[in-house]
Amino acid sequence: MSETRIAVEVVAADNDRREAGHRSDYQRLGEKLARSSIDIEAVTAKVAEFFVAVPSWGVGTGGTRFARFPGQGEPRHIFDKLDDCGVIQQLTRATPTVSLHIPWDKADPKSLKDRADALGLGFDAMNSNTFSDAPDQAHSYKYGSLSHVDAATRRQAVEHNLECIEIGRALGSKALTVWIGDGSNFPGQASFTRQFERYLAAMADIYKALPDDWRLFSEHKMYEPAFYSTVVQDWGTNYLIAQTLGEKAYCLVDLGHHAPNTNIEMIVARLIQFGKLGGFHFNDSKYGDDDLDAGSVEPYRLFLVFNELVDAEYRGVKGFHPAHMIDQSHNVTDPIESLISSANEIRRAYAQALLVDRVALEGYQGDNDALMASETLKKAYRTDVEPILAEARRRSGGAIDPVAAYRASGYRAQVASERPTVKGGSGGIV
Ligand SMILES: [Mn+2]
Repeated sequence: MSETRIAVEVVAADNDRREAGHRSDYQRLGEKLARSSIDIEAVTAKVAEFFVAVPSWGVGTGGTRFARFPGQGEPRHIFDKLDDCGVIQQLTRATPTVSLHIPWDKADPKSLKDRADALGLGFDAMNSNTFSDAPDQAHSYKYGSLSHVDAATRRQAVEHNLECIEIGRALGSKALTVWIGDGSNFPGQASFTRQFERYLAAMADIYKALPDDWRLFSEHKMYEPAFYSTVVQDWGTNYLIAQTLGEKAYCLVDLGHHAPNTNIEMIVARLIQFGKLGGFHFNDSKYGDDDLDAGSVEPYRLFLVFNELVDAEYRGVKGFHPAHMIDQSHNVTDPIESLISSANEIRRAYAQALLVDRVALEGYQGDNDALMASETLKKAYRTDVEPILAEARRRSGGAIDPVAAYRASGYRAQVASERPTVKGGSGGIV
């Protein structure tokens, strides 16, 4: 039995109040789905086994280029962050792992592992940081890291990634995510070709140090912090990287790292088809890398991404096991509530995608019946699957209504008294 930061009685009391209504909703939905020959129990079982990693940096209040407004009881260090991640997992049962960011979360690996074990948490992909300067580093990343013109700076960036792998090994992680801020702000500032050659050579050094059972994820981003060009600007370049490095290298898709209106679900399909989809950073966006909560602005797009994932699962695509991670910045909400809500929205998109009648869809595609093909997706998307999500949580020991249970627990006020507000601190857009 894991240690829980919220008393189990609080969750049980909130569940008790909702149980009768929930059971009735679940039964009614089960009857409705049965009319379409869908077994609700099979869907609930799959949803209960779907997990997404919480980013350690997500439990602190983020910020923008303009300002950061800290919240109450913010985590002061990685151990506070793990406590907050434990709360999200306790209530949602959808987030059993944490994705660490080095050097922000640097601590003795054994202490980290012990604390995570006590809270029933594991560790997901490690994230390196060569987009900002650590206090004591010899060479600055102002003009780039893995693609820097200076060999010593590139070496330092490679060494940092090797250190992330070492820490990850001690924690039981199985992947390294590399996102760099390298690029240029002026036409002519950098040679696109030579810069990318230097990047590939540095990544090859990191790849060589990767344990056999690890995966290396490269993450593309079209702009910011470099505004004229970035070295890994889109999925095409990302695919070239994964192809060049080898079979343990995969592309990571951060939903916010594309131009507005980009057909992200199609990118996902292409990467699946050619065996290079490594995983996701889930979030939502209106204009750019807004880092808004998953499903908060364009829930249909999230569903369409999951439609591709479930389709791949349905077709039995070999070696298909993408990593699911959240990457958000919370500026106006309690980060714990945002992460609870996002984990639910991600599971919601998955559950809706499981309801798609794939035989009928293929039939309509073959008949060029565009309207009915679209309606087949819409029918699944329009289904209110909340009773399935709630039942998956309840059966796993979580909360029927996790945000309500969280608010009833008074956790935020409790940690606010334990954790004095720190000025500054890390955060912001990643
Ligand atoms: Mn990301």
